[in-house]
Amino acid sequence: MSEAADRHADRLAEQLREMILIREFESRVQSLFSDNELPGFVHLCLGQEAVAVGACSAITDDDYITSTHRGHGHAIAKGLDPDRMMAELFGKETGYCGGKSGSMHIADVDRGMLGANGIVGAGQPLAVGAGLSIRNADSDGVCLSFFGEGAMAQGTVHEAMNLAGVMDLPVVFICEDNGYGEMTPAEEQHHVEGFEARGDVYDMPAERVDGMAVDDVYEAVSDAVDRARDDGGPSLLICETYRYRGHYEGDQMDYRPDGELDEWKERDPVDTLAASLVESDELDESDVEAMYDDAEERIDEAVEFARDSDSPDPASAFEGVYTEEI
Ligand SMILES: Cc1ncc(C[n+]2csc(CCOP(=O)(O)OP(=O)(O)O)c2C)c(N)n1
Repeated sequence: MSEAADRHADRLAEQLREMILIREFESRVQSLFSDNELPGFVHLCLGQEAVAVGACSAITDDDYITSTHRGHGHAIAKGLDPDRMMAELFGKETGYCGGKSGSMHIADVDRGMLGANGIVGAGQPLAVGAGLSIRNADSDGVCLSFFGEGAMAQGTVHEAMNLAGVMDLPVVFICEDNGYGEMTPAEEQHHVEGFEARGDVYDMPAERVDGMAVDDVYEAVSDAVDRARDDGGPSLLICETYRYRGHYEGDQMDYRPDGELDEWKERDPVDTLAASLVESDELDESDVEAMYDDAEERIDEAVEFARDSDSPDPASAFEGVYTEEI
């Protein structure tokens, strides 16, 4: 096998490992939540793992991302520590935000994870700010900005895409088109089909990508990132994907046509990649099983860490509300 083919196979195996870790994290969060161990709300990204992993493996630790209310996969793919993420979900002081944010606002600025966000469409103006800071620092960094197709109708997203275009900022807008905004199908929320035309409006390259195929996402994001690093400005990618669970845990999911979920599961991003790596002899079945075992063990550790951690001191509720320096 050529060196390039070797590197490609190694990358796919690593991406499989990361997707399996996200899947195990999310599956465990699902069961912990149903056992009433987690306060607040959780929105799971089961089914959407290939977008997070394909995109984040196309950037470096020094680059930025902004995320959404469905952000656990983005955070893990950006390299955040499952211990501190799980502790945040448990509301413990060892969590990324001291146990005060819960699932929807996990952030680790040092790692370039500028935050999950409970406000739909709030990440995109932040991404423009990150793009501007990259420009001002004269660096060749880039910011990936994830959002759902529901956010496409938010004014903030239009403004952010317009400004990123006007200023030629290094931002890659990544729309996770999972077909639903809460319980409403996308076609009932948006007058135009697909969102590629938005690229013309803001004069930026736009492309629809198979969001169930990690390699396709990786290639498309890599091209957009190269362009952004090369002063080529922002891009828009629409990744077609599907969420296996409801909008939030507890959603009855009775608005989806019979059979739709099963159809998407036939294209499951984790299973299809695992099967193709086994078929091409890059991996054995036992390698894939080991990845699942490792991920399960890693998540066991994260849950133990979270359970063993202390709750925050109530007095800390006022910390981080106002800045101390102006
Ligand atoms: C500004 C704002 N409006 C409404 C909501 C309520 N809300 C939370 S998630 C959601 C749907 C988001 O759909 P989409 O952007 O497609 O993301 P998905 O949930 O499919 O990942 C809505 C309307 C909100 N959080 N923020």
